[in-house]
Amino acid sequence: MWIKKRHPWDLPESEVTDHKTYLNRRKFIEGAIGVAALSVMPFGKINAARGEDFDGLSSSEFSTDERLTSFESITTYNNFYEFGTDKSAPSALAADFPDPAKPWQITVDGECDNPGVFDYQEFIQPYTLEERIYRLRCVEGWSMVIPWVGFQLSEVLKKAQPNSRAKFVEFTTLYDPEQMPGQRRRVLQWPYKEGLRIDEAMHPLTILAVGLYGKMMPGQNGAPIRLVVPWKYGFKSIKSIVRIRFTEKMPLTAWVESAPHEYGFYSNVNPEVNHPRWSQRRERRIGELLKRETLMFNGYGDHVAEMYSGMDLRKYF
Ligand SMILES: Nc1nc2c(c(=O)[nH]1)N[C@H]1C(S)=C(S)[C@@H](COP(=O)(O)O)O[C@H]1N2
Ligand SMILES: [Mo]
Repeated sequence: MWIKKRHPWDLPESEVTDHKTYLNRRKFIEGAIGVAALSVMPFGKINAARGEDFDGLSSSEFSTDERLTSFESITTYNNFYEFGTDKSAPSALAADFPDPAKPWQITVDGECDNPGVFDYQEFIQPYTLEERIYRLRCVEGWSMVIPWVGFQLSEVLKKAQPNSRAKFVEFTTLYDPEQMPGQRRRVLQWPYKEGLRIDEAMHPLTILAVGLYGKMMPGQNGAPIRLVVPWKYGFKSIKSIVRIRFTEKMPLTAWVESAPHEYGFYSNVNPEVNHPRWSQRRERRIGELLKRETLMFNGYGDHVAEMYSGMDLRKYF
């Protein structure tokens, strides 16, 4: 039997939070609790327990002012294969992820002079969080606009003092089949791995995100901390990170390992280079009916194109 799936773009208008409503709500909240709360808490820093909001976030100059995708869609239409391959599986299964009884540790190591192992709170404590509203373009041909909360990855990398052999950065997701039921099946080679060239990793657009819509990162979006690289296809933005490693050689990423003819290491959004099984010319912005043109580097070319000058982007796809 054929069952019609309920897509996020089928949502009634009442469930869709648009940009203006969100900003007005933010202004109201800031106005109401602003002065008292902020005088105790340093701007943008938090010690929020799950469910608490981030206060006093400043917005970044890198933010787009495009209409935000609704919170509902961002948190129910997900790719997170550790929780299953259906779009609805992560929100159904990751609501309580990660288990608060299990400490979350992040290792920074490899080709650097100042490696370390940090608890989550200790890891993010030095950085000032800000809001970054970015487009996210999935390689499958859909896109969203997401208001992330995070900080530049470059700040973490600088502190670790990479040495002269550090040419790439590798990222690893947690491996814990008890918490992540999708890892009990060999859909991908677990744990999920991703990588960036060191200049891409140091680029000011590249962030580590710990929340969205002013809230702690939901499990399905990669709690407690995930990468966001807005000019690359969504799969580069690896979720639930436990390790950041400097390497001399190009890391073997989960998608390159599973389908090297379909997914390359760079995976910059590029409407000129089609996926072997579908076109990348257009995309469906979740919440909109008509497809739109996909932009080179997902519209971030002014900031990032320079890094690829002289490279054949068909070869290095
Ligand atoms: N560990 C891990 N990270 C992942 C994925 C995944 O399956 N596992 N999916 C990727 C893909 S394909 C996309 S499009 C984005 C989706 O992020 P979102 O669910 O927060 O929109 O996460 C990426 N990061
Ligand atoms: Mo994706």
